[in-house]
Amino acid sequence: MRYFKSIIVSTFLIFLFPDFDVHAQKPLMDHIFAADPSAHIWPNDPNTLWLYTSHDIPGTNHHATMFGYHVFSTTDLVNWIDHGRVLSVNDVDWAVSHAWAIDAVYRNGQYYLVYCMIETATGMFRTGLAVSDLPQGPFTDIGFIQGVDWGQDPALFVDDDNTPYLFWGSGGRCHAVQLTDDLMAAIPETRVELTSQLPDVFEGPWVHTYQGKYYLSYPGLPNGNWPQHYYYAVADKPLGPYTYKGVFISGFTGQSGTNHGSIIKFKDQWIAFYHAAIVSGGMSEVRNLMADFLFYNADGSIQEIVPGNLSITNGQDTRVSILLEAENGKAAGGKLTGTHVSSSTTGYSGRGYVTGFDVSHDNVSVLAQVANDCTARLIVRLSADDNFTADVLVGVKMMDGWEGTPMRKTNGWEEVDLGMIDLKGGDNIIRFTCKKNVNLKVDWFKLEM
Ligand code: FUB
Repeated sequence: MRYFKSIIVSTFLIFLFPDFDVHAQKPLMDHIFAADPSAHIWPNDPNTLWLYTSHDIPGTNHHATMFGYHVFSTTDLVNWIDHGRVLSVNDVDWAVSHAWAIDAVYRNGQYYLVYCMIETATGMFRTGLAVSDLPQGPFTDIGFIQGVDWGQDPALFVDDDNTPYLFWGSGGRCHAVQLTDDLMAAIPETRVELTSQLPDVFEGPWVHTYQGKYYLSYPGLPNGNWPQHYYYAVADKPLGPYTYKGVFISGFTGQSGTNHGSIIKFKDQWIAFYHAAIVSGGMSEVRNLMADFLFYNADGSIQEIVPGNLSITNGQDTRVSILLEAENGKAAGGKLTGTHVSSSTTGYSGRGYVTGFDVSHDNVSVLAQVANDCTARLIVRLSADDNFTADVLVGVKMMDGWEGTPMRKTNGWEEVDLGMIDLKGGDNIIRFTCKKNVNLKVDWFKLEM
């Protein structure tokens, strides 16, 4: 596993603080710096758990640099797919920066990303909506929710009667409001401020139901002091009033200043997702995903969680593949040069595949984002009517890749193993150039970590 950077930092911490136990807490994944996990199971697929997360940029240790969002999925909690970047500040006309916390919702047959970014015109956080016909995105921005100012850390809760409610909060305040059916506006007369009902609240509300009650969990500052602990309160109705119940995650070794996440039931087990700073070795704004089972007492109270014991995988390390659909283009950080998306040949995944490699410089590129320098196996799913030569570039310079890689004709769609590649911590462009017109179709790139 790729702990080299954190091992160096941890060695320092052990030297300085002999009680620091680097093995006590385990990250859910260590291949990427991601935070604010919002967990969902969509109605048409109870076997798949989805995580929608923000993304921390390696080396910056500053929330202001956050630029885009990732989606992850799993069916067994051990094997995970990182679907890559699904929306970035670049794709949102009204926003300038701060791709902070995030949620998602399924409504009327479409998947919505509910996110916050700083609006260029006003300098305030807005709650944006972006839409996709697939849960893994990528997503297309459709504007921000009207009537929600400083809409940081949105959580969109849809009640059993299909009524949508938005919760949000930052800087020690928490608000909630009912939304219009199309999600695009707050209904002003329903707006409530929940701050006084949520002791120590700081930001990041999340609502789930258990045994007919509404549970509002939130990161708070105990007596105003950092780092955050995880609190919850319970109500009979989504907009409250809420009764404070206590803390279910206290301070722990390896935590970041913040701990914002979500709670969900998957395959009959309750799970708390949150984040920490274990992989970055304690850089508080360079965070990794965490997950633990969550249990209730008979009276409905939540038992305190022992962070990072990886109970959800029986203590095993997770296995991650980064799956980058060739057709996803700009929203996923990729680019099509001289090529185009098609869906006329069946058997592809996602929305289609990239084809039209007619002249020798036509290419497709995808973006792979990783936490630290590492190696991964690169597999490309493609179809080619004849043998051809490819240039496969990883990084920014041709010398980082393989010029003139011989590729053979396939029998329809095939997964072609290109071997191990080196990735740099941060952004990696993988560009695939076909040097001859062989009716090439490229479905996806997979990086097995
Ligand atoms: O990830 C950036 C910010 O840090 C989030 O919006 C907050 O919830 C905190 O986790």
